[in-house]
Amino acid sequence: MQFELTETQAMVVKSTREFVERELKPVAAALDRERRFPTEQLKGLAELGLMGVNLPASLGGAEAGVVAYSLAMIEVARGCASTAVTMAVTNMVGEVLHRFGNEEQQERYIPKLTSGEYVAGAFGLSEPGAGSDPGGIATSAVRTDGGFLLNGQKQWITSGSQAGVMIVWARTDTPEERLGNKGLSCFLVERGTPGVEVGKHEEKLGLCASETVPLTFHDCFVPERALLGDIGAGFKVAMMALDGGRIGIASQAIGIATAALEAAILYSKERKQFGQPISEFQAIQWMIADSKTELEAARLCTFRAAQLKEKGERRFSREAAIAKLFASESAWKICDRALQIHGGYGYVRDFPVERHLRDVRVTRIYEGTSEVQRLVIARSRLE
Ligand code: COS
Repeated sequence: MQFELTETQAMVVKSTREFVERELKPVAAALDRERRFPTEQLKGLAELGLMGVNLPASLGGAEAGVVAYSLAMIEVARGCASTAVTMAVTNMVGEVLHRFGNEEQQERYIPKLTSGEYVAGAFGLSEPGAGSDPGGIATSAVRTDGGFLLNGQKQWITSGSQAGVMIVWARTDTPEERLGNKGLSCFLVERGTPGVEVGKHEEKLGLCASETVPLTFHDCFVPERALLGDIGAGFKVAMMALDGGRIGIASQAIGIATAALEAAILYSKERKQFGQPISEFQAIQWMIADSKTELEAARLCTFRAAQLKEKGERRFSREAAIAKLFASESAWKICDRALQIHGGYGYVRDFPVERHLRDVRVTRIYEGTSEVQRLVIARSRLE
């Protein structure tokens, strides 16, 4: 056990924080209001190595590890949660490619993701009828001359029309012989591939500067080399990717909550009522104390899961689920308390906490709802 940051981790925090203070925080509110995709800001992140924090330097990554990734994600989310989710998915796509892709696939795509040549990567798992139960996806991939034809619909795809490459899960079993979650495979679909139709951009409660779209595949042809991993192995690829992804979302939640708590502390010292700053009242102090305690506990759970992933000695599904559950549920409460401390001013756009509250809400939903995390944790104790 070790609680000090390594030199590399400290450097990642420092450089990310400087970038966030300079480039991200000042524009985050406007990006949100204008629902503007943060293209320039994402390029800046790529220049810092943040689009492949845990990927080898030979592929353009920062090779800084999973704890450093979590720390960087916290910093970015502290500045702009929309930029953070785009970064999270891109890192996840790069890591899936690195773990399951062959040499040609890795070299073809990963340097483009890490360098920023591709502004983002996308993860095409969820469908209108398959969210918590990805084993039930309906998109099909049927072998044809020289490749596969994809047909079906995807839902809630982050950066779905921006991404240079997207991992798409599809059924490779047949309607006559359904194999459940053993009938799924993964395919790499490049931006601009004919047969991919981008639907209406979702008008979300939060993360308004990130892109979320549905996609429809109409006889979309992908060549043989687009198959990622083995036929039928797609479900486990998704589960392993999501184990890592959940550490990213836990970190994102911590970053948003950190920003909300900082704003609440600042406001409580400035706002005077009954002749004194409201920070002098015990009611406010207790809210701050509870928030700080939960934030600290969330960081420890998340760094523990990140460290386990970094060591690579065993599965860390339970620890990642604990981190995501605790961090996202706590972050929601922390943002709510921060808004409460602001009173009426917390409910309007002149102050940042209403954005933090809107942004943080989805961390209890995506990459596995809190209910799914509880299921993963309970199963791991009961089996
Ligand atoms: N790592 C490696 N393998 C895993 C795994 C993991 N994290 N989780 C499950 N598996 C394996 C199991 O070991 C099992 O393998 P065998 O068939 O060889 O025994 C197989 O996958 C099926 O596992 P299981 O029976 O547990 O699958 P379920 O269909 O019951 O699903 C949950 C389990 C609910 C945990 C899973 O579907 C899940 O995480 N759902 C949420 C999906 C999600 O996060 N969606 C959001 C998408 S991104 S916005």
